[in-house]
Amino acid sequence: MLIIIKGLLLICRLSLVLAAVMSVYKNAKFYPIDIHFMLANISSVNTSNACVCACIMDFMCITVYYNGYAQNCVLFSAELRQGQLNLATTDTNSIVMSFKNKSIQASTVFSTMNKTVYAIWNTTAGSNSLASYSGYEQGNFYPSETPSSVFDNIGNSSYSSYGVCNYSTWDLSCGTNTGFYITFKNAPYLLRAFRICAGHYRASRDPLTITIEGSNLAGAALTLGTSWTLIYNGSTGLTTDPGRSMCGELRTTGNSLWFSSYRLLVTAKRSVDTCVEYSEVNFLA
Ligand SMILES: [Ca+2]
Repeated sequence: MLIIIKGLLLICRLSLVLAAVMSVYKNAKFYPIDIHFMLANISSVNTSNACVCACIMDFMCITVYYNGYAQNCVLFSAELRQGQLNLATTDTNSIVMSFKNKSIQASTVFSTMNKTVYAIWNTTAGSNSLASYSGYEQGNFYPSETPSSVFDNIGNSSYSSYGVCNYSTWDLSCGTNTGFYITFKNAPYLLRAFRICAGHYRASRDPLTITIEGSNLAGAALTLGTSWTLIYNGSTGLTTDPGRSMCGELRTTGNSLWFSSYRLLVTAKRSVDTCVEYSEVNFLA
């Protein structure tokens, strides 16, 4: 069932003018394929309209599940196709609502201007950072595909890192345990979500899982594993190949801590290749 929700916007008292189409499924429950899609679980919500309003007010929310008996409202960043919609035959006051064209009004506030992106390899979450340099051998990144390429807003520029391999070694492990760290301008930021875009060369190089850590220390301290706090360990959003230089699904972190520096490490890639490659990383506050 589709309805136009212009009227609901008056209830929400939003200043922006927005016409959005929403699917409504009564007697239904929603289970996302990944728990990271859950944005909030709000109690004491009196009506389904109030639940929808909470979703409208959250720029990342696409789908809501409302239980009228429990007065419980759950917000998700997932579309319906990114989960299971099940009948709630014994709970007739359950409802799932999902926006069809609610654009994600996220702003990439993490500015990288005049900041160095430090390439690292042979590094795992919690361990010390090992510096990576330009070249074609073990521990290098491809000279024309530097870590700063993931913050230049250019889909055809990538960061390609060999990790334990080199330009002629092909293996599933090539490029894993590599990544970067960076201190952002005007920090600290609360990293609520991120989006990673595939590289321009081969899907086999796509990173599939990563860790993200945060730190409020500076300088040489950022090379120490003890300086970092793990805030995300999971999918990059590229599980389904989006195509070359295309961006994967938005991923939420569930993180509530503010940091000035962030460290991203690739823990697995899609298939056998010489390196891991990705073209953009969008950190969203
Ligand atoms: Ca790029």
